[in-house]
Amino acid sequence: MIWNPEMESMPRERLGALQLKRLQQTARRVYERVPFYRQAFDKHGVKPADIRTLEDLRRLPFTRKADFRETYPTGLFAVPMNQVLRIHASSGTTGKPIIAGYTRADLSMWAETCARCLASAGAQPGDTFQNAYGYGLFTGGLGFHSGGELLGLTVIPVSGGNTERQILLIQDLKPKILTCTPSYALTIAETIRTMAIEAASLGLKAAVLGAEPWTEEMRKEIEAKLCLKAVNIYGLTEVIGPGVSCECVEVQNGAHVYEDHFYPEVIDPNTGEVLPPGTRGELVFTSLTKEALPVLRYRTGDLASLDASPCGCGRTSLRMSRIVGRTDDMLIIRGVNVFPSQIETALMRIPELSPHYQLVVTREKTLDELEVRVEVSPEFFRQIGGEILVDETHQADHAVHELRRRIGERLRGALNLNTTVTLLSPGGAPRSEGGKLKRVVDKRKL
Ligand code: DLL
Repeated sequence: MIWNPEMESMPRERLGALQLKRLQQTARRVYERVPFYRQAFDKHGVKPADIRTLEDLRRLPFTRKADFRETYPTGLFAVPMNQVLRIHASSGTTGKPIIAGYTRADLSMWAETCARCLASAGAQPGDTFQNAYGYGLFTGGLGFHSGGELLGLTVIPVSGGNTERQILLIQDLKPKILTCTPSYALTIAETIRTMAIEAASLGLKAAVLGAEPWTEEMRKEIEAKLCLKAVNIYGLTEVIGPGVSCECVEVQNGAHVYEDHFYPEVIDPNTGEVLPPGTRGELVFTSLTKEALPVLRYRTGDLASLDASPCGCGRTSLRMSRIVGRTDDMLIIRGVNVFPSQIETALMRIPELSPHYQLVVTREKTLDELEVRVEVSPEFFRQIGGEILVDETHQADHAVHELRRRIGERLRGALNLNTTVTLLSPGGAPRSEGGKLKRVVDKRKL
């Protein structure tokens, strides 16, 4: 179902005209109300009135995460605090969090984009919806909550964690839609299995998964284990939260950007040059309708590409590829650029493995070492007699030895890099407790 066909399926020419009008308003708004932007415009010698076409956006300076830090907590807000109805904050891994504010109009726009996401996963008014994104400062819980209510769903605001209770609620209230991080969807799938529950008996129809990187292989795994369709949703606190873009369940190939509210660009992270559709680079967003926290050309640090080809679902927007890495957490190991998603893809093509893994990077002397710690599947674990010894000399069992060799070879093929493979017994790798999962431990930085 398309929640807002007028906006989501608008002919591109009309969309461009709407975007231009909204961009001009936003530029005026930030110039008049936010000293940071006025200074940035002045420094670049541009005035809001210079924006006559969408291309003119390129004359404006970028906004970065550091600008949020320097204007912490609310220096980028464009309204007085008495118009801010809600605050959210990013899970900020370093230093101070990023604070986002929302006016009444912002909250209603956000509910609209989250309703679009849920509808594009197949939710229909009257369906029940289990929202297992964290409630609180994190945008996932409350963002989807409002979207679900707007769409006319029965919302179960269970938040993240307490997996057995999640499953009990799924069994008893029969939600059709589940939202959570992809790693938590796997935790739920696994717990269902240990509780000896048939996934098909749960009656889930679709899951809207995001907030952290995942792969096509992981999608297949989640879909098979939970008997549902999974779509990828993208968003970030600085821009709004979830609901910047979402895949459609019909095609499941790229997330439709809600371009009437968020104008996307992909740039070369080194030169800042705007790249054409199909080319991978850093995603940049400009908000077109936000009041409290408008952002101009915000550099997300997320690497992806845009797809301008028409989609079978009828939406006319650009589609975003999956996030393949970040400008700032791409691992460079012995000079080789490594994206965790490449490793995940390689691991998940090996049937003896489970989708639970962790990457540990060390530098004992001068050379970087990448250890890939991955769990074997419960089936394989049973086959080898229920014991894996991690010590190299003990992994003498032929099947174990052969598997490690095969994984090492696959990884070498995918990454052009030698890795140390450690097999873990089921349950040995960290799990999501309801939120984002940290898969990479880079000890070099410590
Ligand atoms: O994670 C908002 C969100 C909530 C998105 C629920 C989707 C679902 P932040 O905590 O500010 O906001 O983190 C934003 O998470 O810049 C990406 O690096 C990453 N991210 C978000 N969605 C995806 C995704 C929320 N689908 C940061 N795939 C972003 C990969 C994602 N990475």
